[in-house]
Amino acid sequence: MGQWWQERVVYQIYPRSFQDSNGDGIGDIPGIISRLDEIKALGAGIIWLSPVYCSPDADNGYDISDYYSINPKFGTMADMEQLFAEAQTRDIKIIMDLVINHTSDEHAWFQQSRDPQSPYRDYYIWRSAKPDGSPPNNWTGFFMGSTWTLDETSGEYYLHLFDQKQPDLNYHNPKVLEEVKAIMRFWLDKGAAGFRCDVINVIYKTTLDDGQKRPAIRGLEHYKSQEGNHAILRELRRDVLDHYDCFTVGETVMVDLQEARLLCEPERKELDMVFYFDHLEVDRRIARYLPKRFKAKNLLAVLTKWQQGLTWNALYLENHDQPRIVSHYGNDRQYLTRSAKLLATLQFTLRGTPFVYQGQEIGMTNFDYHSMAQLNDVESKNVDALMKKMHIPRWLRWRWIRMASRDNARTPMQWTGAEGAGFTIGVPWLGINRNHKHLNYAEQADDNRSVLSYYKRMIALRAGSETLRYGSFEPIAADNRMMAFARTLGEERFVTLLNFSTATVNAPMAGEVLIANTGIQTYQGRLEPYEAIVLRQTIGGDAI
Ligand code: ISL
Ligand code: CA
Repeated sequence: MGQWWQERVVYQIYPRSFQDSNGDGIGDIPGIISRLDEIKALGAGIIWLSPVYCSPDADNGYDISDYYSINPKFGTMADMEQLFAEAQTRDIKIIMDLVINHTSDEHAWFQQSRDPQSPYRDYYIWRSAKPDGSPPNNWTGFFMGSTWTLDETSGEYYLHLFDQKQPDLNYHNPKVLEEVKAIMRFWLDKGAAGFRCDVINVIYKTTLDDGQKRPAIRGLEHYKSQEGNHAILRELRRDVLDHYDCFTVGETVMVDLQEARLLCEPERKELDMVFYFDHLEVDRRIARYLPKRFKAKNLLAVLTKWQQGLTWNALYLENHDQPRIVSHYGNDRQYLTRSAKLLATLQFTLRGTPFVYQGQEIGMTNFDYHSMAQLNDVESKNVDALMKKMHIPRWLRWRWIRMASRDNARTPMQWTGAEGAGFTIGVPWLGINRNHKHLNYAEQADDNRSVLSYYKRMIALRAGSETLRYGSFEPIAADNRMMAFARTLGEERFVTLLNFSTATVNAPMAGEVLIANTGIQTYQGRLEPYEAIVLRQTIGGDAI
């Protein structure tokens, strides 16, 4: 009925934390190959591979120094080719991470660009200081602080929306786009089935004028979702993507529904779907900097807006930048297993392509670290340093880091309860959560009450149901604690009931129980703490 990328489930791999094969403590490509059967068993049909290209790893691979070769930490190009082949044998497609807003400052283009006479000068965005010696404008970046760094060699500043080791490419130079097309063709020819496009709605800077006053990310209005950005996406689609059987999902930062529609409605011929952030920020103020109380009705309102506003959604609750969902919207203490299953029920009964992040399928939780010294994330470090400058006390800084650090999602995959968690026999590059002793893949694989088994059931259910994949979405009811929504196709309707609280709540509704995270067989109109139930109804039939 739909496209293959609408039918399949995506599994995201963050390579350095997935499976180490040689004992150096870093996950690698041979490690991924050795786990393809587990990915297949889950029911996923696409892998999104976070960056494996050569990189000095200032931002763990999102700072690329060579788009055409594999980081030796992860293996070789021959390993990568074997991964494509082994995945294909299992009918698993692979999409690559396309990071083209910026490169590493160690990329050859940037190294040459530092010479004002070089033909590569215009590959990046260079400007001289203001007359008073201050940076060219007042913009502040995603990782805090000015977006400009002075390069002593050339006496000018270069622009970087992210870390200073991630200089932004200049999309006013047509040569840059030609380079991008070549990179895309290279990977598509190798066997990639598409791309996840990193921060793809901020690549085109219309002007470099000062930005309006705002608490963070000043200057945004000059580069977010600009007309020039749309033109680039259409050109990449026409010149490259349309010539392959592939799809794109754009990571679109601070995007609203109107902008998202322009980026991914089918007739626009730009992206196929986008990752937005709204639904993960209903319990955060000022984007994600201050916590606020979670209310199920706020989450349902946001989901409804996007479910009904876009033709097709990218459905995700976790990735390598977000805290673990069971520690965020779930309850990782008393109701760990049950709330992890509730979140799976939510994700797989929405309309769109589901993306499962490694470890999500076993209910992995946020890290259990107790100090900054255990962290690796460049964003956490930069934010901590900035907060320190603002005289924010250490305990308050730590409270924020613990809640929001990206390292929450980056602790190594918990395959077994052994030391090293089955991830490595060496010293892991980032600390393993001590809860791996009881929370791990091996324990869950043969337990049909486990989170893992529930994910498998949900994925199979979705695969077998046109209504779950393509049915329309209607909100039914919600309050602070619970939500209910329906998916309808023809005569068939599924109703999802979710209780996001530790209380028992009443929610009268008829229908036959299709699946429940508590295992109940008949629904009595009452939801237990963190209970999730999917009811099946037949329109015009007895059930309603
Ligand atoms: O991670 C965030 C929230 O914690 C965002 O600010 C994030 O930086 C933004 O979503 C962009 O993310 C992507 O590009 C970054 C990279 O660090 C992230 O890992 C990547 O997903 C720069 O390439
Ligand atoms: Ca390794």
